[in-house]
Amino acid sequence: MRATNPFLKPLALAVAVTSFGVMTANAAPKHPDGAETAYEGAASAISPESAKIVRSPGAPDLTDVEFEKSKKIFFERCAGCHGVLRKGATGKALTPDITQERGIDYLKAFITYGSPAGMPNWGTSGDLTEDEVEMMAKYLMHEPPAPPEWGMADMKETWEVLIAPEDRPKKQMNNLDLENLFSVTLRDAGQIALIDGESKEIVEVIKTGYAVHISRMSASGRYLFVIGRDAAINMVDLWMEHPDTVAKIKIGLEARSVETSKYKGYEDKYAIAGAYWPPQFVIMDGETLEPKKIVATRGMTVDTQEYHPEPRVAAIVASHEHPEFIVNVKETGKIMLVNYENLENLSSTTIDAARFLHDGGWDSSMRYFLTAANQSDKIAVVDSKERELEALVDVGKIPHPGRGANFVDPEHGPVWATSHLGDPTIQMIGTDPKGHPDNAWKVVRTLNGQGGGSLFIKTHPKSQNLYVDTALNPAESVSQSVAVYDINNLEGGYEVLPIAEWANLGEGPKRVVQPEYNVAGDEVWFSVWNGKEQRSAIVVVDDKTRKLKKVIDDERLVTPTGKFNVYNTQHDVY
Ligand code: DHE
Repeated sequence: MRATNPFLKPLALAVAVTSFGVMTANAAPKHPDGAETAYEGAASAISPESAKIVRSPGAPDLTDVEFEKSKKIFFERCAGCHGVLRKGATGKALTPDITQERGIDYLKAFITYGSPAGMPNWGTSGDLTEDEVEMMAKYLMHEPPAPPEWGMADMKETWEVLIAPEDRPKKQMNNLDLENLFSVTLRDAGQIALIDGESKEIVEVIKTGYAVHISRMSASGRYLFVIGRDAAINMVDLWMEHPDTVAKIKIGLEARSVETSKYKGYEDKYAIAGAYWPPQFVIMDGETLEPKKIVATRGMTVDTQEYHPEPRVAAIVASHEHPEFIVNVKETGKIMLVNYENLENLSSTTIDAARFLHDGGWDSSMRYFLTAANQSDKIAVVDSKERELEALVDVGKIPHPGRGANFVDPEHGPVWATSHLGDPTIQMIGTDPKGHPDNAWKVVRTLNGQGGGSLFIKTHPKSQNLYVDTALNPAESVSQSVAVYDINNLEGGYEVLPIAEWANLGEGPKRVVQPEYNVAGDEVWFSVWNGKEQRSAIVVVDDKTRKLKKVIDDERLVTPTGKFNVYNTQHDVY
């Protein structure tokens, strides 16, 4: 039984999930309102030592040792939600003007007991001792220590071309079916596995950055780009006899997104990566990763037009309508359309959307980019052709589509769908302004899924199934299975596939995450994501029969999460 919390409503105590930052099979429950706060709470990749201590007037003093300890705790446990500079994101702003006014007792109670809005109960969960709680309360009353910047000189120092373009193969030197190769994130191993889609064998394991996040393909399908949370990028040449890294760079201290130029005439010419810290993005040479142009994202927020010092770069997609990258700037709620035709005279269009922009993808025509402003409960629709905001669509609580799912709704025509972290709904938005003008940019259908805590939704142009994961749902039966709908009978309900049970792995959280199709669109792959010391697997489902086809259960598959089929990623098929 937990201690009484003056801030918590009784209902909030009912739901609790394991923290993602420290994912273990039996960690103490501490996120009172469920999945969404746990999701944001992973440890920052920034080294706390790099941030300079600032002692502020009006704040209780701390020794140097206490300052160092507090910084470490803050970067590991708090920065994901409150931001490195504590200006607020999912969590509230914690700048000294606010914290000093609240006072030490209030802060101590808040840290100890958490809040119904999602602040974990760090004290009563046993994660922090009473002394640590007091130390953190004092620490928050000082100016936030800022980690260093990361400019061109730092990037150049970490930039390495391991194999120069002229020394690379002139044709594919292996027998791999590259279109059906999967790049699989092995999150806690800091590696990716390349898995052959036909044999389901691991063909290579490649070392990457820390807590590696996503893979993206070059327009030609030859180069694979992988980014770690530590902002390290690996560029892998799939034509080599044994595909491996040919160039690397570190573009900041913490990052999540990477993409490549896809506009006609610019195939494989540029790569771009967005950083969480420092808040900036960089355009690089597409063959060597040489950094060319760094652009800061600091600026005014979309709504209150107030300066934000730390607007992190979230999803980036490459426009098919213009030589542009479309860059989501999370905390300011702005979407930048960055034209890469002339890097010396860089032009970009800034679109006002809504806070806090996260992930998203194209509609099936690849003209409209639909992206989640997840704390605003909206989907922003960008017309990449006209370079303008087409619509802001109200959806459910904390939309989290991944890249979303495109299909033709039998009643409403072409739609793009999202699921949600904060509620059980799946919503379809009309995407065909010409053929179905009345439905365009409106929620035309809402279905109820297994529950909240969904991260990814997926279908394929050749499939009649729509899969929805619920990886962060607090109920094991829900987080360890997926719901599948028949697109031709959406109101007929869903079938539950017990993916984790099929994997038969023994103990652990075994979260089932991120459906990904093969190139033919007749198989769907799911990760069964377990703790680092536990067995994980990939489960392959036959899309037509919805039956188990294969369990890829290899001891090298340590914490598999995202899977990226080369062809589907290259061509934005989802
Ligand atoms: Fe992700 C995509 C950020 C936690 C798996 N993740 C993204 C993107 C962003 C992002 C900005 C879009 C990139 C793009 O399209 O250019 N993710 C974050 C976070 O800030 C967050 C919430 C917390 C953190 O500290 O990192 C976070 N993400 C997670 C996880 O815990 C997941 C489930 C497991 C993991 O590997 O860490 C996870 N994120 C993914 C995946 C994608 C992704 C699989 C790509 C999906 C796709 O289909 O494209």
